[in-house]
Amino acid sequence: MKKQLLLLWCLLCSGTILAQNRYPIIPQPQKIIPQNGSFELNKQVVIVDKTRNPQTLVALQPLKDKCRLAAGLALPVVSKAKGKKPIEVILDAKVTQAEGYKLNITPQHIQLKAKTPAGIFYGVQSLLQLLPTDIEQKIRANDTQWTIPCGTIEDEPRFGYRGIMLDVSRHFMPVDFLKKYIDELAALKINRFHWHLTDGQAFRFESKKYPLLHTAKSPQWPTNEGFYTQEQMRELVKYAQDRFITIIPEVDVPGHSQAALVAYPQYACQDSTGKQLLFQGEFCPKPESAQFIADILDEVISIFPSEYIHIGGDEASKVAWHKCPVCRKTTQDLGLKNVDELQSNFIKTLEKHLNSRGRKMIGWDEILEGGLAPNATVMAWRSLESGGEAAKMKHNAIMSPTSHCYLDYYQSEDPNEPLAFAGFINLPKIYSFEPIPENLTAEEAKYVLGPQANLWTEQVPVGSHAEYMTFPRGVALAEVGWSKKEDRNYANFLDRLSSYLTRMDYRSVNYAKHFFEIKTQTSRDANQRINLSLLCDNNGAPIYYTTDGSTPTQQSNLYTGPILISQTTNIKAATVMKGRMVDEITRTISINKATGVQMELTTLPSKRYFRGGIGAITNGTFGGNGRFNDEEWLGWNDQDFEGVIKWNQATDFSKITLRFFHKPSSWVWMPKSVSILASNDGVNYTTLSTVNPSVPAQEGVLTIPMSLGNQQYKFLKIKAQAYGTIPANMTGAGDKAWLFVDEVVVE
Ligand code: TNX
Repeated sequence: MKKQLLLLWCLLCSGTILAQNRYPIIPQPQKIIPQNGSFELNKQVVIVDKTRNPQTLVALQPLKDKCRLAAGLALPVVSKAKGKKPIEVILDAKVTQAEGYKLNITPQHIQLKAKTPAGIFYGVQSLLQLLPTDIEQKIRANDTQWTIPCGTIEDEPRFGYRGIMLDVSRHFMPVDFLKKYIDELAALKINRFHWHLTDGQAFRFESKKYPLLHTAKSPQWPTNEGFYTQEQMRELVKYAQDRFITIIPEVDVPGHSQAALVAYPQYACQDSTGKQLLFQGEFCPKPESAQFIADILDEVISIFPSEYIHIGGDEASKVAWHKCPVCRKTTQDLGLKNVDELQSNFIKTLEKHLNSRGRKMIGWDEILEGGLAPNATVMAWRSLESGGEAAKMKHNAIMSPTSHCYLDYYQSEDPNEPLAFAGFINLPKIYSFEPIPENLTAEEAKYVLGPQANLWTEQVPVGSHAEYMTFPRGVALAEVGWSKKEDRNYANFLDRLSSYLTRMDYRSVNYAKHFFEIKTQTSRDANQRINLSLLCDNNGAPIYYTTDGSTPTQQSNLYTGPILISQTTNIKAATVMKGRMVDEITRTISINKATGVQMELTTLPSKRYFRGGIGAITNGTFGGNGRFNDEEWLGWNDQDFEGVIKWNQATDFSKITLRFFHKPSSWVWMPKSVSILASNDGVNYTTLSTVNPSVPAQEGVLTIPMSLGNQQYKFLKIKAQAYGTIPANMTGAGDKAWLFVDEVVVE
């Protein structure tokens, strides 16, 4: 009996089985002990500040502001309760972690204890999430009862570093937007804002010493105007500090520096004739360049109090360095072996400079190449393993791998999704992220400071779109950084998230509504009729759909089973999450003689590009022109495509249209040749047509229509020969090309 009680208690504490979650806090606190009853916030309530610390008032500010606006309550800060209902705030050294806090809520009083003002701020964030969602309204919510459920919460973060990065070089984001963004991060207990201030496109940091920097533009990559004055940056630093967020500034060198080098070309490489060598905009790693950058870093340091300064270090092309006589001489003079060591030497010089100013350096994981600078922290992006490697070398690591943490990747399969950079990371994927690599010992794991999600903005022109890409995935990342690994539970997260969404609605956050993903499937039934199925892993919540182009609501058709279709159909479907329509998708299913007929493939696609299954090739839905990594396109690396369609009986046809993806900049190439073969016994095939397409001038979908005259066969075989070796001067030259195939249309 005792054991059962203990189990029940544990489950309650972890918050996993509470039917109606009265504590919908994100990120999930370490420990909640629920109690009946509630504390009512009314005119009787005062804040009793026992901390004698001016930062306490800063930490309490969000509570005071929101209560004043939404509830019309002043919550005066006093030193004694004097018969009023107190929210008692205490700084207590016994709270184990700097950012930890304890909340004790009874009907008569609330006590909030923390070791530091940061802990008080996090306790305040939890309290706000325990209040009705109306607390986020910017206007008075007159009829709301402002109750907070009783209970005890003991909380502290799993990781000391919980970060989000925003790139403001590719697209400039105004200061007002950044403030709103920082508010959102703070509400999630994220404590680092990594500000990617410079890149190839533009240098957004106002330098007083080198004033051409922030006005220069890269002719190669046009972007919008804008830079931050030193005053604006100082203002934002303060704004973030008041929300217990440290801004980590990044000046990305020696690569990604085209804009800076347009302004100061003397720091780029030159060949022996004095002609500038700029490949992807790299600094020439000579001592003068290091000095120039050190000067800029000094200005950066004067504005940003952050212990860590990020120097980038990613993706420097070393092509120019091979050709540049100064680089050759520097390599020789310093007794270095190769260009990797040249880069490493350059980064080490910058680190020494930062260390001499009492700061620490962060660099992207390329700084591991050619020897890691002695005190550097590695920001792992290409893989989790690179961060693990740093940890094994007793260097700090921040984990933001492209596998889980890239907010510029697609978050839904829907073809109507706005253009994203690449990839696919949906909400459950980022939620499942585990920042500590399995192969680390407990001792090594201590070097993992925490997770970070990155929003690169090549395809993110404005703030509202940055919100769309960041939320709710950033909400999941916050829980990854804060909550215990064993407490992470996606269903429970979604349950709490629904309340959080309402809060974001009130704060006008343009978050994405992708939680479950509705999938379509096309098949033929025994009578050869085409069935369209809607699939969704949403615990049985209803799916509604329309076929007239209108947006589905809870009054639209309820999906109860496969829909029969006999002509091209535009379907829109959406599901419901706690009364809210979410996950809307749009698909066009076009009907032809292959639609819904399962194809047999000789060689299966690469696992990475096989998410849609074999059915994707004949499901009547065309893969989009913008992306080849959705569920429609199937991809093979250096392998030919061969597929067979088998009908129940000999079938008439006269034209076949094939669709391929051609994107040399991503190693994806059109086929070298395409053949159509047919047979009636499935053994002896006749070749009906072969074409050798010429390389198209444009990247994107390549459609190959093949007219065949009137034919009647039972088996149809389609062969497409992979392009093979990528030609010289193209991206990935010498490597093997990918082949991407989508719909086979038979008419
Ligand atoms: C790689 S991540 C980059 C960025 C791009 C990003 C796009 C990193 C250190 N470098 O410059 O914007 O990919 O996902």
